[in-house]
Amino acid sequence: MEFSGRLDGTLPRDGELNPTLVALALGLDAKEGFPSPSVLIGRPPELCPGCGHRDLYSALNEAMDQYDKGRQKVLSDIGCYTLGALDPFNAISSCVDMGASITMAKGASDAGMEPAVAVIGDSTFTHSGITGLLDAVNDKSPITVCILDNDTVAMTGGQQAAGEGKIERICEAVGVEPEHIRVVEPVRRNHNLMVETIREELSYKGVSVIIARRECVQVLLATKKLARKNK
Ligand SMILES: Cc1ncc(C[n+]2csc(CCOP(=O)(O)OP(=O)(O)O)c2C)c(N)n1
Ligand code: SF4
Repeated sequence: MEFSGRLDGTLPRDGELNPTLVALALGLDAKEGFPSPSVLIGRPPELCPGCGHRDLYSALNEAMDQYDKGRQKVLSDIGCYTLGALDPFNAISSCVDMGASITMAKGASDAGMEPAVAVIGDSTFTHSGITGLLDAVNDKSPITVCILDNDTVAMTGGQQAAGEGKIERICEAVGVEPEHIRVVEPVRRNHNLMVETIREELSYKGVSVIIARRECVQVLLATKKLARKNK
Protein backbone atom coordinates (compact mmCIF):
# COMPACT_ATOMS: atom_id res chain seq x y z
CA MET A 1 0.00 0.00 0.00
CA GLU A 2 1.19 3.50 -0.78
CA PHE A 3 1.15 6.14 1.92
CA SER A 4 1.23 9.88 1.52
CA GLY A 5 1.91 12.39 4.25
CA ARG A 6 4.71 14.34 5.81
CA LEU A 7 7.49 12.08 4.51
CA ASP A 8 6.69 12.47 0.79
CA GLY A 9 5.94 16.18 1.12
CA THR A 10 2.17 15.87 0.66
CA LEU A 11 1.94 17.58 4.02
CA PRO A 12 4.50 19.99 5.52
CA ARG A 13 7.07 18.24 7.72
CA ASP A 14 6.48 20.55 10.65
CA GLY A 15 3.73 22.64 12.19
CA GLU A 16 0.11 21.93 12.94
CA LEU A 17 -2.31 20.34 10.51
CA ASN A 18 -5.27 22.52 9.65
CA PRO A 19 -8.33 21.92 7.44
CA THR A 20 -6.79 23.77 4.50
CA LEU A 21 -3.59 21.69 4.54
CA VAL A 22 -5.55 18.45 4.87
CA ALA A 23 -7.91 19.49 2.05
CA LEU A 24 -4.97 20.21 -0.25
CA ALA A 25 -3.35 16.87 0.66
CA LEU A 26 -6.58 15.07 -0.24
CA GLY A 27 -6.66 16.89 -3.56
CA LEU A 28 -9.75 18.91 -2.59
CA ASP A 29 -10.32 22.53 -3.42
CA ALA A 30 -9.24 24.40 -0.33
CA LYS A 31 -9.90 27.87 -1.70
CA GLU A 32 -12.89 28.22 0.59
CA GLY A 33 -10.71 27.24 3.54
CA PHE A 34 -12.41 23.89 4.07
CA PRO A 35 -13.29 20.93 1.84
CA SER A 36 -16.90 20.62 0.68
CA PRO A 37 -18.17 23.86 2.20
CA SER A 38 -21.58 23.13 0.68
CA VAL A 39 -22.12 20.11 2.94
CA LEU A 40 -20.10 21.12 6.00
CA ILE A 41 -21.08 24.05 8.13
CA GLY A 42 -18.21 25.90 9.79
CA ARG A 43 -18.20 25.08 13.49
CA PRO A 44 -15.61 27.13 15.35
CA PRO A 45 -14.56 25.70 18.71
CA GLU A 46 -16.26 27.07 21.79
CA LEU A 47 -16.22 26.69 25.54
CA CYS A 48 -18.44 23.82 26.74
CA PRO A 49 -21.94 24.79 27.91
CA GLY A 50 -21.77 25.31 31.66
CA CYS A 51 -18.00 25.93 31.71
CA GLY A 52 -16.93 28.28 34.49
CA HIS A 53 -14.63 30.15 32.10
CA ARG A 54 -17.81 31.46 30.42
CA ASP A 55 -19.03 33.04 33.65
CA LEU A 56 -15.67 34.62 34.39
CA TYR A 57 -15.48 36.14 30.92
CA SER A 58 -19.03 37.53 31.14
CA ALA A 59 -18.09 39.25 34.40
CA LEU A 60 -14.67 40.41 33.16
CA ASN A 61 -16.20 41.94 30.03
CA GLU A 62 -18.72 43.86 32.09
CA ALA A 63 -16.05 45.03 34.53
CA MET A 64 -13.82 46.18 31.63
CA ASP A 65 -16.69 48.05 29.96
CA GLN A 66 -15.77 51.28 31.72
CA TYR A 67 -12.38 51.40 29.97
CA ASP A 68 -11.50 52.34 26.39
CA LYS A 69 -12.02 49.14 24.36
CA GLY A 70 -9.73 50.25 21.52
CA ARG A 71 -6.79 50.76 23.85
CA GLN A 72 -7.50 48.13 26.44
CA LYS A 73 -6.14 44.64 25.88
CA VAL A 74 -6.49 41.63 28.16
CA LEU A 75 -3.39 39.46 27.88
CA SER A 76 -3.91 35.74 28.04
CA ASP A 77 -2.40 32.33 27.60
CA ILE A 78 -2.94 28.83 26.26
CA GLY A 79 -5.62 26.52 27.63
CA CYS A 80 -9.37 26.02 27.21
CA TYR A 81 -9.81 29.61 28.34
CA THR A 82 -8.08 30.81 25.13
CA LEU A 83 -11.47 30.25 23.50
CA GLY A 84 -12.49 33.45 25.27
CA ALA A 85 -10.80 35.21 22.33
CA LEU A 86 -13.69 34.13 20.08
CA ASP A 87 -17.35 35.03 19.87
CA PRO A 88 -19.42 35.60 21.90
CA PHE A 89 -16.86 36.80 24.45
CA ASN A 90 -13.98 38.43 22.54
CA ALA A 91 -12.56 38.98 26.00
CA ILE A 92 -8.84 38.38 25.48
CA SER A 93 -6.31 39.63 22.95
CA SER A 94 -3.22 37.44 23.17
CA CYS A 95 -1.99 33.88 23.46
CA VAL A 96 1.76 33.52 23.02
CA ASP A 97 3.05 30.69 25.18
CA MET A 98 2.44 29.16 28.58
CA GLY A 99 2.92 31.94 31.12
CA ALA A 100 3.36 34.96 28.83
CA SER A 101 0.12 36.63 29.93
CA ILE A 102 1.51 37.86 33.24
CA THR A 103 4.83 39.14 31.89
CA MET A 104 3.01 40.79 28.98
CA ALA A 105 0.57 42.46 31.38
CA LYS A 106 3.50 43.68 33.44
CA GLY A 107 5.23 45.02 30.31
CA ALA A 108 2.00 46.71 29.20
CA SER A 109 1.64 48.23 32.64
CA ASP A 110 5.26 49.49 32.53
CA ALA A 111 4.38 51.08 29.20
CA GLY A 112 1.37 52.86 30.71
CA MET A 113 -1.61 50.57 30.05
CA GLU A 114 -4.09 50.81 32.87
CA PRO A 115 -5.58 48.56 34.02
CA ALA A 116 -3.25 45.78 32.89
CA VAL A 117 -5.00 42.43 33.11
CA ALA A 118 -3.75 38.87 32.61
CA VAL A 119 -5.93 35.78 32.30
CA ILE A 120 -4.20 32.47 32.91
CA GLY A 121 -5.26 28.90 33.73
CA ASP A 122 -4.22 27.23 36.99
CA SER A 123 -1.91 24.76 35.24
CA THR A 124 -0.37 27.41 33.01
CA PHE A 125 0.18 29.53 36.10
CA THR A 126 2.13 26.78 37.86
CA HIS A 127 3.97 25.89 34.63
CA SER A 128 5.50 29.33 34.17
CA GLY A 129 3.27 32.11 35.45
CA ILE A 130 4.68 32.24 38.98
CA THR A 131 7.97 33.91 37.99
CA GLY A 132 6.12 36.69 36.16
CA LEU A 133 3.93 37.26 39.21
CA LEU A 134 7.03 37.50 41.43
CA ASP A 135 8.52 40.04 39.03
CA ALA A 136 5.33 42.13 39.15
CA VAL A 137 5.32 41.98 42.97
CA ASN A 138 8.99 43.04 43.14
CA ASP A 139 8.26 46.03 40.90
CA LYS A 140 4.91 46.80 42.61
CA SER A 141 3.32 46.80 39.13
CA PRO A 142 -0.37 47.62 39.06
CA ILE A 143 -1.64 44.48 37.37
CA THR A 144 -4.62 42.20 37.94
CA VAL A 145 -4.13 38.51 37.30
CA CYS A 146 -7.18 36.29 36.86
CA ILE A 147 -6.29 32.66 37.53
CA LEU A 148 -8.95 30.38 36.09
CA ASP A 149 -8.76 27.41 38.41
CA ASN A 150 -10.81 24.50 37.10
CA ASP A 151 -8.87 21.95 39.13
CA THR A 152 -7.38 20.22 36.08
CA VAL A 153 -5.35 20.54 32.88
CA ALA A 154 -8.52 20.58 30.79
CA MET A 155 -7.19 21.36 27.34
CA THR A 156 -4.86 18.38 27.20
CA GLY A 157 -7.35 15.86 28.53
CA GLY A 158 -7.96 16.44 32.23
CA GLN A 159 -4.65 15.57 33.87
CA GLN A 160 -4.12 16.45 37.53
CA ALA A 161 -3.15 20.09 38.00
CA ALA A 162 0.23 20.62 39.67
CA GLY A 163 -1.00 23.46 41.86
CA GLU A 164 -4.13 21.74 43.16
CA GLY A 165 -5.04 23.24 46.55
CA LYS A 166 -1.99 25.50 46.55
CA ILE A 167 -2.79 28.49 44.34
CA GLU A 168 -3.56 31.01 47.11
CA ARG A 169 -0.50 29.97 49.08
CA ILE A 170 1.73 30.27 46.01
CA CYS A 171 0.44 33.79 45.34
CA GLU A 172 0.96 34.75 48.96
CA ALA A 173 4.43 33.19 48.98
CA VAL A 174 5.59 35.33 46.05
CA GLY A 175 4.37 38.41 47.90
CA VAL A 176 0.84 39.24 46.75
CA GLU A 177 -0.94 40.89 49.68
CA PRO A 178 -3.51 38.47 51.13
CA GLU A 179 -6.35 41.04 50.91
CA HIS A 180 -5.70 41.26 47.16
CA ILE A 181 -5.97 37.53 46.59
CA ARG A 182 -9.67 37.15 45.91
CA VAL A 183 -11.46 33.88 45.31
CA VAL A 184 -14.73 33.78 43.36
CA GLU A 185 -16.93 30.93 42.22
CA PRO A 186 -17.71 31.50 38.54
CA VAL A 187 -21.39 30.64 38.35
CA ARG A 188 -24.19 32.74 36.88
CA ARG A 189 -25.77 33.62 40.21
CA ASN A 190 -22.46 35.22 41.30
CA HIS A 191 -22.24 37.46 38.23
CA ASN A 192 -22.75 40.79 40.02
CA LEU A 193 -20.45 39.81 42.86
CA MET A 194 -17.73 38.86 40.36
CA VAL A 195 -18.10 42.13 38.43
CA GLU A 196 -17.80 44.05 41.70
CA THR A 197 -14.75 42.06 42.84
CA ILE A 198 -13.00 42.48 39.48
CA ARG A 199 -13.74 46.23 39.43
CA GLU A 200 -12.32 46.63 42.93
CA GLU A 201 -9.09 44.89 41.98
CA LEU A 202 -8.77 46.70 38.65
CA SER A 203 -8.73 49.96 40.55
CA TYR A 204 -6.08 48.76 43.01
CA LYS A 205 -2.64 50.23 42.18
CA GLY A 206 -0.66 47.12 42.99
CA VAL A 207 -0.60 43.41 42.20
CA SER A 208 -3.90 41.65 42.67
CA VAL A 209 -5.01 38.12 41.91
CA ILE A 210 -8.54 36.91 41.31
CA ILE A 211 -8.90 33.16 41.48
CA ALA A 212 -12.03 31.94 39.69
CA ARG A 213 -12.49 28.44 41.00
CA ARG A 214 -14.94 25.88 39.67
CA GLU A 215 -14.30 22.34 38.49
CA CYS A 216 -14.18 21.64 34.74
CA VAL A 217 -17.61 20.35 33.73
CA GLN A 218 -16.16 17.60 31.52
CA VAL A 219 -13.94 16.25 34.28
CA LEU A 220 -16.88 16.38 36.69
CA LEU A 221 -19.09 14.41 34.27
CA ALA A 222 -16.34 11.85 33.60
CA THR A 223 -15.75 11.36 37.33
CA LYS A 224 -19.48 10.88 37.93
CA LYS A 225 -19.71 8.41 35.03
CA LEU A 226 -16.80 6.42 36.42
CA ALA A 227 -18.31 6.41 39.91
CA ARG A 228 -21.62 5.07 38.47
CA LYS A 229 -19.77 2.37 36.55
CA ASN A 230 -17.86 1.24 39.64
CA LYS A 231 -21.01 0.98 41.81
C1 LIG B 1 5.38 24.51 26.82
C2 LIG B 1 4.04 23.85 26.62
N1 LIG B 1 3.80 22.67 27.20
C3 LIG B 1 2.59 22.07 27.04
C4 LIG B 1 1.63 22.66 26.27
C5 LIG B 1 0.30 21.96 26.07
N2 LIG B 1 -0.75 22.67 26.80
C6 LIG B 1 -1.63 23.44 26.14
S1 LIG B 1 -2.69 24.21 27.19
C7 LIG B 1 -1.99 23.42 28.53
C8 LIG B 1 -2.49 23.66 29.92
C9 LIG B 1 -3.89 24.08 30.03
O1 LIG B 1 -4.30 23.98 31.38
P1 LIG B 1 -4.82 25.22 32.19
O2 LIG B 1 -3.88 26.35 32.12
O3 LIG B 1 -5.16 24.77 33.57
O4 LIG B 1 -6.14 25.63 31.39
P2 LIG B 1 -7.47 24.78 31.09
O5 LIG B 1 -7.25 24.11 29.76
O6 LIG B 1 -7.65 23.80 32.22
O7 LIG B 1 -8.55 25.80 31.02
C10 LIG B 1 -0.94 22.61 28.14
C11 LIG B 1 -0.13 21.79 29.06
C12 LIG B 1 1.92 23.90 25.67
N3 LIG B 1 1.02 24.55 24.93
N4 LIG B 1 3.14 24.47 25.86
S1 SF4 C 1 -13.22 20.95 28.87
FE1 SF4 C 1 -13.67 21.91 30.85
S2 SF4 C 1 -12.45 23.79 30.97
FE2 SF4 C 1 -12.52 23.13 28.83
S3 SF4 C 1 -14.23 24.26 27.90
FE3 SF4 C 1 -15.03 22.28 28.59
S4 SF4 C 1 -15.81 22.61 30.68
FE4 SF4 C 1 -14.46 24.36 30.14
